[in-house]
Amino acid sequence: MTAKTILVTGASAGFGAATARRFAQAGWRVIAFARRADRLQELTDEFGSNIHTAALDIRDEMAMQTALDALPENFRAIDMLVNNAGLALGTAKAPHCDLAQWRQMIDTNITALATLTHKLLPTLIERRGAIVNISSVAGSFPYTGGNVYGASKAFVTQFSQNLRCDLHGTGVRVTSVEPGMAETEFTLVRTGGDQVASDKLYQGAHPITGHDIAQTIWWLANLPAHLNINRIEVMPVTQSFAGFQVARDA
Ligand code: NDP
Ligand code: 8X3
Repeated sequence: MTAKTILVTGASAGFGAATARRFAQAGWRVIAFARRADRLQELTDEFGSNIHTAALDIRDEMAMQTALDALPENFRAIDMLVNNAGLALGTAKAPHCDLAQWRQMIDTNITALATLTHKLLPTLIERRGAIVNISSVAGSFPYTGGNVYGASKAFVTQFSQNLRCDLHGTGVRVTSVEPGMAETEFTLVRTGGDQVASDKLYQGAHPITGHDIAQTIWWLANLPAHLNINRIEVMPVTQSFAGFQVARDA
């Protein structure tokens, strides 16, 4: 059987790195995008010719196009796109947020994801391929300090479902994966590098791991071709829902 090809964005850490490894171990050809070239080099060192990496900022459309144009012939037939690269920046309430951070989240989590999807749709339709968009429970459940991050993930969830409509009859599968609390570099990035805050958040919580999400994506990739999982929400057992708040006499 000919090896399939997957493109994973944000493959230098967390869910993306675990997904790149899971698929490469299984013999898929993996295209790995991220900014940190040294991390991508580790994947190349591990998997050699099964991996093609491109160090780029996915907010840079020209860099993205150049990377796609430069794909070696045997990595061009992309069967699966995992739109994973993304981030939260800051935990402050909206009036105290940094507008530049809001813009970076929108540019990465929304604009870059839509741009790459647009560029790869012809190939994915031709291949009857699959799109997995990494959303979040933050796209469905509002929380204080979630502001633009949660809203960007609501976009990802709804975009995924609208793609299902527009790709009707093409055989292309689309899934929105919506994880809850997962221990990756996510909180380190969100807090500007506060390892203590990150450790404190996850301590004793038995959070989701990168491997858990990689396994979920692997499961999605290997479903019978007639099945589409529209949305999949995954949480640690230790995480559940909290209530509303009331500002009395406000
Ligand atoms: P990590 O911080 O561990 O990984 C994020 C990845 O995104 C890195 O590989 C990073 O690579 C890449 N990335 C970020 N910005 C850019 C950019 N401009 N260009 C290219 N790559 C970029 O976090 P996670 O693995 O947790 O996050 C992956 C996805 O999962 C995100 O979309 C996140 O919102 C989502 N998510 C995370 C949850 C969690 O609790 N951890 C829960 C639900 C969803 P580099 O820095 O090298 O560019
Ligand atoms: C990450 C999950 O709850 O920290 O998307 O926003 S949460």
